[in-house]
Amino acid sequence: MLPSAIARETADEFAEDVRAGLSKSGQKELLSKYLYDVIGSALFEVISVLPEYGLTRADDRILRKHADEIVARLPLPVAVAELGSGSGKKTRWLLEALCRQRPTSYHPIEISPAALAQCERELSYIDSISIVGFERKYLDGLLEVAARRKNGQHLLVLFLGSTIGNFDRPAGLRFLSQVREILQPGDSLLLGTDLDKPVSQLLQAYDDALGVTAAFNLNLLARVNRELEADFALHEFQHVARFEPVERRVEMHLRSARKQTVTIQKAEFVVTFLKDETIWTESSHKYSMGDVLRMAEGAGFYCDAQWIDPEWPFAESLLIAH
Ligand code: AVI
Repeated sequence: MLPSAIARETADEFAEDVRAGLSKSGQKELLSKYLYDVIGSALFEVISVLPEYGLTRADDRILRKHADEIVARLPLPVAVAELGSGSGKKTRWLLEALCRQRPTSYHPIEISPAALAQCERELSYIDSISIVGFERKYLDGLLEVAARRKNGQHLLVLFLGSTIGNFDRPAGLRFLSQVREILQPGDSLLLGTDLDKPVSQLLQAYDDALGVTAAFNLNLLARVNRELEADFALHEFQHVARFEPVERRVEMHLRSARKQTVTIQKAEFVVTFLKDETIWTESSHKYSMGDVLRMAEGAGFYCDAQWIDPEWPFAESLLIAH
């Protein structure tokens, strides 16, 4: 397929998803995967260094401190597949530890070509690493990595940063089960999960004083304006972070400041918002240790070891396929 044909198909899919999400009769929605265009990905990099948002630093601390211990538990040789590598910064500790043992192939899987290129630049300094990235959706990319597996080679799948928390709980379990189906018994999954913590701490993490998370959220409307020729007035929508106690998740919404109508040309769609009506743009689920173990077992893994950050409750769990 030509690149222009791929781009067109993606734009059509975006328009279709936007129309479907905004024409829902109850809560209007936009899918969180669309937060990550070039601007959204850059804003997320800034979020990850904000003092209020400890998640990325916790993930990084665990991997830096325990990389050798994690590697010592793996059956070698392994090929590493990372679902949503982002810039690849926090992965370097593990890859360095693995490459100290033996040459290792690393396969970042990303839908964003910019993130993939950055990840390859960031990690290519490591001795005896071979990097082959896949610009694919997670499961499609993982299928390709599995198809290239050599005799006797195990797979280690990395799903870090609590990206699992952006799926609703049943979908998260389904997703891990689909990952398990692609793996063989004895293969590993290193899963990062953000743990329960006080609501006030969570709300600050998702509504920081500088307004970076607000910009990250509002960029979704700006993206619809840019790519689908819409006329969202950004100053007429306000970022809202709220904690939903039954599901134990932080939800991001965009609240309409007044009754207003927006036209989205490329989706051939006109939508009206009432005053204070919201668009739900993301959920970040939080977990107990018991949740993680149940989710792992339910998806066909057992938990071999867990590491918890002492400063910001966050767990890295090494799961082995039954
Ligand atoms: C990528 N993901 C795990 C982040 C989270 O915490 O849910 C995305 C994010 N949204 C707002 N701040 C960070």
